[in-house]
Amino acid sequence: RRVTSSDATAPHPPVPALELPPTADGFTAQFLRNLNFDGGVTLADASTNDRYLALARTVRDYLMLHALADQQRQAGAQAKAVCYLSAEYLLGNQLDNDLLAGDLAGVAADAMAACGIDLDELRRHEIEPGLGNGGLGRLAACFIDSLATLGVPSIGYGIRYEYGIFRQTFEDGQQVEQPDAWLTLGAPWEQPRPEAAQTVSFGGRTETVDDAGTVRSRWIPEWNVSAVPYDYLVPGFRNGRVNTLRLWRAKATDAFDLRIFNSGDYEQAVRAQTFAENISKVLYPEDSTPQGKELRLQQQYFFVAASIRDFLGRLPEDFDLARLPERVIFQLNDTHPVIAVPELMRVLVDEHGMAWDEAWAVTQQCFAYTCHTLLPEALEVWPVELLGRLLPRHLEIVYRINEEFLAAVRARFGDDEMRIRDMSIIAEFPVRAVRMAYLATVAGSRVNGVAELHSQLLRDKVLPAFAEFFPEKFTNVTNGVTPRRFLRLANPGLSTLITDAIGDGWVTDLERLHELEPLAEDAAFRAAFAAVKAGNKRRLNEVLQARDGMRVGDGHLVDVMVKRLHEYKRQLLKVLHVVSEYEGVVSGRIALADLQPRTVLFGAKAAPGYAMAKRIIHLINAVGSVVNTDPRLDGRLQVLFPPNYNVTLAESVIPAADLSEQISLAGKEASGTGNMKFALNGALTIGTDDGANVEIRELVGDANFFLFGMTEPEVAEIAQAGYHPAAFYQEDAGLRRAIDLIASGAFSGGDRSVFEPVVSNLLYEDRFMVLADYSAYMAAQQRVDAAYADQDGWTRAAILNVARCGFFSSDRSIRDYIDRIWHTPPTT
Ligand code: 4GP
Repeated sequence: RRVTSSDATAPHPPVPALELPPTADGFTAQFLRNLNFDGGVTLADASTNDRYLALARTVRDYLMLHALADQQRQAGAQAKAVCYLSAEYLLGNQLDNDLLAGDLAGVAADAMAACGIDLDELRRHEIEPGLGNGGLGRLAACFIDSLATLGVPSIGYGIRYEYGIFRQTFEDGQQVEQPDAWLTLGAPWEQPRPEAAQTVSFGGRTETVDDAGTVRSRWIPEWNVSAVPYDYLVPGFRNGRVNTLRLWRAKATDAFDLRIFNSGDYEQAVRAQTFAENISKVLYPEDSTPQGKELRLQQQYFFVAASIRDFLGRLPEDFDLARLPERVIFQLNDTHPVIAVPELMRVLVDEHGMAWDEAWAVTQQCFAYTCHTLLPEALEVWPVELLGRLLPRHLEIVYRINEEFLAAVRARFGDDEMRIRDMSIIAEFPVRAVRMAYLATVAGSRVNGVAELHSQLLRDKVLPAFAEFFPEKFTNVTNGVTPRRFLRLANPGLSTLITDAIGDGWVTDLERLHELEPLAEDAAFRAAFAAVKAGNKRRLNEVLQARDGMRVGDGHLVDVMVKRLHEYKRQLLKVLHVVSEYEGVVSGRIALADLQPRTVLFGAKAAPGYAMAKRIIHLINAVGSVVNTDPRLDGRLQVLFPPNYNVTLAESVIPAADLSEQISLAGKEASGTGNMKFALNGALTIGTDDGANVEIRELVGDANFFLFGMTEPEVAEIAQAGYHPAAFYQEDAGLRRAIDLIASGAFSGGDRSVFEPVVSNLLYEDRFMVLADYSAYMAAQQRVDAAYADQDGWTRAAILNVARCGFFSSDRSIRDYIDRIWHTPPTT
């Protein structure tokens, strides 16, 4: 292919065309160029890292040609763009994804072979950018993939953390966090754009000025940092489209440094630099429990202020900002970027002189807000004291937004002070603070939850007064996952089987998986499907063996629970199941021969400050070390907990799973996306009626899903009546035996104190009602065992899961966002 970069209006002759033939020879030549000129080594002397960097550069070069051509096509198109604002992107490895999207896998493999290089070794060398904690960050990564594949003009904006989510190791079964220095060996996928840096200000005060008769407020900030963009190419799947993910890095501004340098205080100058650069130093390792730290607010403002400026800078100089909603929608990925709302107001009013009311009308059309939680403690609030100190002008703006909003509430409902207090963007207790979810709801054109049940609970329980006031704002977009990474790349065996059966259209039109349904009745297809699963288990074993010296047992049911460690997700319920089975065998109540051989595989990181989550990790490891080595179990029950679960490991684990554990307390998991990945890869779900499990079960059918546990209204009912976990302990002998075994010190070398906090929490608090759902869960696991005994029936159900889960493509989610929220037609 040829791409010419010429500028019709330029006086100089067209610039010569660039050429990168998509052939093995072309690829090899570019690879060697990168190795020699960029890396400064010859092939003979190149280290694995040199080769990896040159390969990544080469792939990027090819994609860059698409990107340049794409930019030329889009130039002047004036299409409305989606700016996805997200503090997290959990991208996973780039190499295979980009080879696939660019249709370069074949030439790259040939080129590497021609150079005598083992491509798999380079694959293994890649370090994934872990710039996110869990679901919300991974969703953002799926969404930018789908936006590019659907050809939606869009930019993802975020933070280029120098340290991503920590690397987890275990010492004596306990989590130890190591820094994730993912950038140290080079970052070949990114391109710094220092000339596009933005200045972001903080602190200081405001003053009022008389501007030709109008009194205006003006911000006099105290300090600045420079936001330097690093661009990642986001290729669509074989459609020539390449979008941008722009991640910001904080740098000290020269002016700031110079002033202090000139004053002769070198040490202070360096400290100032460190202070500024700290902003993008580290991802906050938290999930569902925000920390309320000043640095976190700095991060949030830093990236949204830079992003808004960056986007506005792309508009023509004479653009009428009153028409901004025709050109952009800023999608707020949870509350982290919500400070963008007062920032846009400030820019429009203070910097562009727009009247307040007009600016507010524009702002309201330019934002939409996605909520990802149901836990009240996860809704961010920023103390007024902190916000006022860091962003004094923004606080004034928030106050005015709130004042006008509450006036509108009063106009509708009268002086109902309870209601006013309930709906105020400013909370008064325990300290005066800005409720960011309320601000987002008032400011956004739409508010969406991430699964049907979640969106309903958001309306009914989290934001009911707002749903009554702005019913038109509330909508649902059920999450999805990218079929490129999580099926096509992660599960090559199944992908080939599907493609052989129905063609390859499913990769971009996942509903076509429906065409597999009749094949569930085809014995040869079932056999092939089962063979793929067995192959995936072998592949997983190779990975686990090399990584952690672990392996899944032969002929075992592979039972997987991978997700962040949080009490609401109920890893403890899974542990109680394992302990009960173990206790059953050692006490002789269960004959060993009757035990379905199983490997229970956990993967989970706990937020470093979340003590109970860390104890649960310790308990899982402790149970594993006893169960795995007790000869009475004869290896029929195994617990594996490979450390440092991440996207890369997920890609090996998910395709090998038989059973997917989605066992959160009903009404607590917003959606889940792991649940979708497992079902699409032919695992059967054991799950509660929570989050997107509800929709999965509706689609795959009750017969192909192991439902158990209380429903959300039942949970609400017992919570209302007063929940007494100890009563369940008293009534259920099996439960009692399991808890007593843990309490006895059987998994802690006889030391009863180690897991005492876990046990007493279960018995006396059990906020997420593990004990109330225990017996239903055990019964459901028995149904699992019975179903697994009929291998052919299991495979049939697994095929139906795959065939019926096409709905869970993130392409469909993005289409829903377009229809319900963004109204941005794809450009072709
Ligand atoms: C997660 C939710 O816990 C999960 O249910 C959902 O699938 C995911 O967002 C994507 O919508 N939330 C977070 C978070 O990751 O940090 O709050």
